[in-house]
Amino acid sequence: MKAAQDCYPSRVGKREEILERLDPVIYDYSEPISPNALNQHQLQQFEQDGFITLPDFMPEMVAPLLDEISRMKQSMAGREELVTEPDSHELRSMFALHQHSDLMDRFSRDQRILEIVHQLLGSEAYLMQSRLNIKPAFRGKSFSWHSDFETWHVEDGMPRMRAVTVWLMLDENTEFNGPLYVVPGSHKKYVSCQGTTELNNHQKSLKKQVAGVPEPESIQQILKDNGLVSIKGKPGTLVIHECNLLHGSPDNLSPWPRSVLMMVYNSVENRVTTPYSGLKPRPEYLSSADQAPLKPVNKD
Ligand SMILES: O=C(O)CCC(=O)C(=O)O
Repeated sequence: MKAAQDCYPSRVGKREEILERLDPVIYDYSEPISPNALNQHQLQQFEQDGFITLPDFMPEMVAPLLDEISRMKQSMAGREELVTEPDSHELRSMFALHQHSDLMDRFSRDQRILEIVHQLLGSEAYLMQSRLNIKPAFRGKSFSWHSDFETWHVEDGMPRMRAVTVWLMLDENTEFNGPLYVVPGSHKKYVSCQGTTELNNHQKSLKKQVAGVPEPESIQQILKDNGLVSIKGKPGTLVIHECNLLHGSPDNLSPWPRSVLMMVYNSVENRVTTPYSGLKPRPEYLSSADQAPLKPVNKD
């Protein structure tokens, strides 16, 4: 099947270009009656910066999730959803956690999170991906600069920018242990990268991304206008970042691990179709075949 018209071409062999975003950032500005919904000030901040940090959002979830992760490292050992660091056998990432754990499934559907997701996307959402990034002490390697949307568009077939990543800090994220760097406002530009996509690119890119990484000149250009922020916080801090935000993170040289639990929500009005690369879709653990709207679960 041929992909729909490509509004955000990338890796089509041409020189790199910085294009304008064509889609809204927030699809619904109304404030639902809920203590968790973002207020107008927070919505404006998200619109402007492309991310928002909510300290102390779910501190009570941290210990149970860490216990569950220890258990899952055993129960999922040897599976392809587990990715090691590029130069060691240390675990770098684990995917599809919600398919292997009731607690992770419930976390992904927590009403407190889904209310915000629905608000931002202006629709119901499905869980496209769940992921733990571990950044082990001393050995956790960097993540290259990228926009998630660029990859999801080219390699998974996400048509438009209508998705968010919601992530929970499970360790303190400090200046020393490889925090996420983001470029505020960068979600309003789209870097159409040069080059092409290799078959089974994910097998390399999950360890070290190369295709879809903007050239230093483009990063500098976007950075010049917007500056750079590192996202720090205590365990239990929730961060929401827009799918096209330019981000990356450095090696963890410190003795402290930095694990973050990430859930990717895509609007049910923006379901992935055929990869725009023209290659076969990536495995289901990277872009879920289950695209049914998520049913919220209450905290208690
Ligand atoms: O965990 C990190 O430091 C980077 C994560 C990231 O960029 C991603 O998962 O897309």
